[in-house]
Amino acid sequence: MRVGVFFHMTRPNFIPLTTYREYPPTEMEQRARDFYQNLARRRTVREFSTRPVPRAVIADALRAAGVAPNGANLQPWHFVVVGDAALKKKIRLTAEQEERAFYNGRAPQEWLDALAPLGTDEHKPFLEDAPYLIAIFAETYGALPDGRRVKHYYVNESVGIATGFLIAALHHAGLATLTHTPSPMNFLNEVLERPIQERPFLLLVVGYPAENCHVPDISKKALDDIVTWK
Ligand code: IYR
Repeated sequence: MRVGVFFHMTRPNFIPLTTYREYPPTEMEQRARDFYQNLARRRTVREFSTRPVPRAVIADALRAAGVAPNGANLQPWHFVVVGDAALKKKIRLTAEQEERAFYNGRAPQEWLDALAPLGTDEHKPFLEDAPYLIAIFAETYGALPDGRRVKHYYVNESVGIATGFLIAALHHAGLATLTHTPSPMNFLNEVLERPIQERPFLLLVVGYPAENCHVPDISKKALDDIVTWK
């Protein structure tokens, strides 16, 4: 009896799965193909238009990020959407300062060689041109109002998956993105006034591509080069 009461009291609240959809096999194949082909059109761009984008689109894309699977559903992420011109300028100037050091000595030659096909350098005008920068933070632990800490699990995996959802959602909506990782990134805590338990994960540049935007002529590995079937 006692065991029964205990079990009943600690049983998590489960609800019927009502959101799952199964498709007939041919429709499934078509959907898989369409989704892949749509994602394959996505390109990282480094030339952004200054045209404004609807804030509601950013909000819905962030909602998509927020439903990502994650460790113990503790949702260890925080997103700072930067649309303010002065803040963007500050981020650009600080990022460029770090990148100058990176490209002029900090980066080993092997790294610079790997980046050569992308044509990147220390100049980051897109950090001001693009209407939105989304600074993605990983919450290394949760902080309760009374100061106690809540342990977070699989933080990198969780935030990486959420970022993937975000990038896919923005692409799906018709916006271009650039996954920018100024190194080191800790200046973002200061500039964006985020607490120390939040570790900058990535700076996502979001907007329309500039008119006549060009991208590097690079390609992806073939399926057989990335997959082993057993
Ligand atoms: N953070 C630098 C360098 C850089 C590093 C990698 I790995 C890239 O894929 C691209 C750039 C920069 O943003 O220029």
